[in-house]
Amino acid sequence: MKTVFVSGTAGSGKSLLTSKLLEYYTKNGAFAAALNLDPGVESMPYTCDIDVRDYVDIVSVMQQYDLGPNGALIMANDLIASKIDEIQDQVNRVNPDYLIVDTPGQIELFAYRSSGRFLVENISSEDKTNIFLFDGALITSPVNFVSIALLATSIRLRLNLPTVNVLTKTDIIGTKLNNILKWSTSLNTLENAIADEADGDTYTLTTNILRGLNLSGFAQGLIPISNVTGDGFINLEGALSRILNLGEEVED
Ligand SMILES: Nc1nc2c(ncn2[C@@H]2O[C@H](COP(=O)(O)OP(=O)(O)OP(=O)(O)O)[C@@H](O)[C@H]2O)c(=O)[nH]1
Ligand SMILES: [Mg+2]
Repeated sequence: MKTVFVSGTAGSGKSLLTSKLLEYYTKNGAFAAALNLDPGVESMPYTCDIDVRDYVDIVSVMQQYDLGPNGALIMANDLIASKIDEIQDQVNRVNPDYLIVDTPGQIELFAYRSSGRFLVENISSEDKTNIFLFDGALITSPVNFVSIALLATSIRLRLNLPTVNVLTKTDIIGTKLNNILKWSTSLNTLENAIADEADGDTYTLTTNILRGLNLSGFAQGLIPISNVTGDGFINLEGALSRILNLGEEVED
């Protein structure tokens, strides 16, 4: 079994991508299953094979411990981590070729608290990888792009998994797409765009961060996709295969 975690900022398209990856792998003759790790989600665009909401009920957690929504989510994540054996048993019973893991909207709760990393480390799988989603609709400027790239790098550091960076919502961002792709492949172009937009402290901070990210190997380009039109999925699947199957494509 190979495991693909889908992470990204709130609303970036994690759940929709999970459903599209399930479809994609199934269509190509592989057995894919979904694990929902978000205890707070109300509805999702796919049928979930393993669902943490079967183990933890967020409303009961709020009532029982007298917590607000964020406190309850933290508590729920800790409770989920304590159920790792049951979750693993369920995964083993389903035994898919690909386990697609939809992660919670509140990425900081998932990635920066120990329970999230514990789950990532302890789900037993032949290979694991993480997809980080850059929300195309959020990237409105080069400075903004660098700040999301910084977040992506920070999440990679926390989860300690090989990461595929993906740009979502390419169907609704029009000509901005070309700019973002240029920024993601050419450090020079991005630095010039930052210089046009920012000065003083913002310019210095952004370019310093950028050089750090570039040195740590961030600038491998983004894979642009649309979860709505399916554009870019072949490239995404290729990138996942290179990490998970060392070059083999999905079996027919
Ligand atoms: N046009 C367009 N809309 C998208 C795309 N991906 C997601 N959406 C829409 O964006 C909204 C959020 O998508 P979700 O898949 O729920 O995002 P998420 O990251 O799971 O959200 P949270 O779990 O709440 O953080 C939904 O209305 C989706 O239909 C895309 O590629 N193109
Ligand atoms: Mg979601």
